[in-house]
Amino acid sequence: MIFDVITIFPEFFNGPFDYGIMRRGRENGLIEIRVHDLRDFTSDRHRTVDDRPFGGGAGMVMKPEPLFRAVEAVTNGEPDLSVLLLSPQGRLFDQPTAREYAEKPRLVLICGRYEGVDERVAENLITDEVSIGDYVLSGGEIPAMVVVDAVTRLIPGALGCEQSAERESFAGGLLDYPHYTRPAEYRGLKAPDVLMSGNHSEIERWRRHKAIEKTLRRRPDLIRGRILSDDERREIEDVLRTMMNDE
Ligand code: 4GX
Repeated sequence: MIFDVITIFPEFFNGPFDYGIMRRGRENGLIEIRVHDLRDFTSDRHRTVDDRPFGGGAGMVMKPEPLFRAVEAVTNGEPDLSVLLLSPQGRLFDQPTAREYAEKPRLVLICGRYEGVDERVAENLITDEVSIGDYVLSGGEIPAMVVVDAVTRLIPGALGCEQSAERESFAGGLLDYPHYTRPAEYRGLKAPDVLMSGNHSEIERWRRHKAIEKTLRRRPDLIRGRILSDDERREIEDVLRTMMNDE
């Protein structure tokens, strides 16, 4: 997978991709991250990428010409590419979206700054406008890193020993179950006995119960938004019953 990142701060990307899964992915050729300086695609002496908004108002807007030229240059006119704009106005980036992007051979990510980009860019150059969450950042660089990270770990072979990218938080639409490691007792705080029992089907059941419980408490929206099988409905009712009895 090739990631092309277009930014006015290319140095921002020195470092974040040099660790862990992304480092290994780059070393073994699974991913390639190309960072492009938007100012290299300007044609004036001052390398201008922004201008004042038509109609007036505060802030600056990213000019269309450098963005069009940058995308055309880095993609060489290759058709059917996904060109992402990171923006708070975008569709919320989630695990299903990450999975969808992991299937693609190439992703172009445009990092906006200022008040955003000229709408003609959004309408005619971008294929997907993507938000990483409902808060306002100072630029699209960190969101681009978030997308590259989440997508990379879903590329087959990216997780060393094929530990499942899909057995974790959100994979089954639930939050993760709690984890424990040694010592079995620390400052009087005990790890649950069931995890020491060696009974794997019991452990499986306990983990699933805890995952459902945590999701009901913290993110009921994840459960409400799902179509449930009869088995899942029974399981959730079961968890709710024990929660009521314990409190
Ligand atoms: N998830 N920002 C982008 C400038 C901007 C505005 C509109 C394009 C269109 C953000 C987020 C985010 C702040 C990055 C505004 N660029 N991006 N920037 N949340 O807050 O993705």
